[in-house]
Amino acid sequence: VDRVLRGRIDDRFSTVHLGGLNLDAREARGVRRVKILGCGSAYHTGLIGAQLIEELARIPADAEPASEFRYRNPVVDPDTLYIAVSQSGETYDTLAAVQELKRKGARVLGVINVVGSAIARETDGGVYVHAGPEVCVVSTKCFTNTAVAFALLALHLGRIRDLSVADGKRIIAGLRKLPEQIAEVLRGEEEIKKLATEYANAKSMMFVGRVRGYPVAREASLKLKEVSYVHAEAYPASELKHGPLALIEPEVPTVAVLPDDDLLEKNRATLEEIKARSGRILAVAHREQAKADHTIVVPRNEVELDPILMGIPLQLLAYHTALALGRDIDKPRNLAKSVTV
Ligand code: F1P
Repeated sequence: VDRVLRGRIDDRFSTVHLGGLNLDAREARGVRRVKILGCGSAYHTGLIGAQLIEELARIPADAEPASEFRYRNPVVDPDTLYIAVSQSGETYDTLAAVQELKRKGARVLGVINVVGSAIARETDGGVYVHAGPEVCVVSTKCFTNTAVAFALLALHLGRIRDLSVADGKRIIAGLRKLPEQIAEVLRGEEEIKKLATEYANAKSMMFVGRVRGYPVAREASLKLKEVSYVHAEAYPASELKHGPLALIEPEVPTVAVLPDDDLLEKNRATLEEIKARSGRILAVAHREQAKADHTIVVPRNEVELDPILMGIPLQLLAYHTALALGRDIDKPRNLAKSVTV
């Protein structure tokens, strides 16, 4: 995180390797929509990025799995800025989506970790996230750094479009707090390890979050599946009542992501619905949640940045669940460092 931030502070946010953002002020003002593409964790950071771009730059934005986009003969709009996200920069589905976009004349930027990778070479510009090598197969620190890069990109677009500079200062101050806050979350590892042991024998795990909590829930569910092979589902909290509540029972605990934002009361109502079905709840929140069986408390930052911090204890939860179940954490089955077919 420090490395991504230093890039911004030195005004070297866009690195030379990708040719920089390659988007001048006039072009940035002309962007009517942002579409972010990636696979797996990269798609989930795209969901966070889209929310940040909508919140901080007020540009309509969304994210889609690149693995879907590439197959559906998408309409390419000249006023849309396309952004490809990838840790490895080699994921074939994402590369194919970029190539499809380029064929149709779109401008595509990249938010990528590996310098000089295939997707980086194919894009028109973008930013490297400098997460360093991912030593394990699953994406963890790159997830965090990509979300930070999106916060900076959203601020950059917002500033060019003359949106509130005060907001920008507030977010930058929040970003600067992140490295210490992440260290604080990591200091809680022992507690998370105990929780992982407690929940490791679940038949299945439900992950829920609303708005900023939703991409975190999705990513946490994916991490758990990837490394522990425990079945997990992730839903936007309000979707629970549209069917999945039927799955809730004591053997199917729920991990609820509950930022202290203006949706907290709504989120607490969801906890009540789960409790009414005898579901156990592990909350990730900014303060103890009375309705939850356990709460992992994370430090408070600016609400827009909540997804960045709240994902980290859940990466640890997946890691310790995998260890508790005796999985080979560095070689998860059926998972390649980069999926190149
Ligand atoms: C995408 C991804 C990862 C996942 C695994 C398989 O990779 O789905 O998110 O953890 O490594 O590939 P990338 O495009 O971000 O390198």
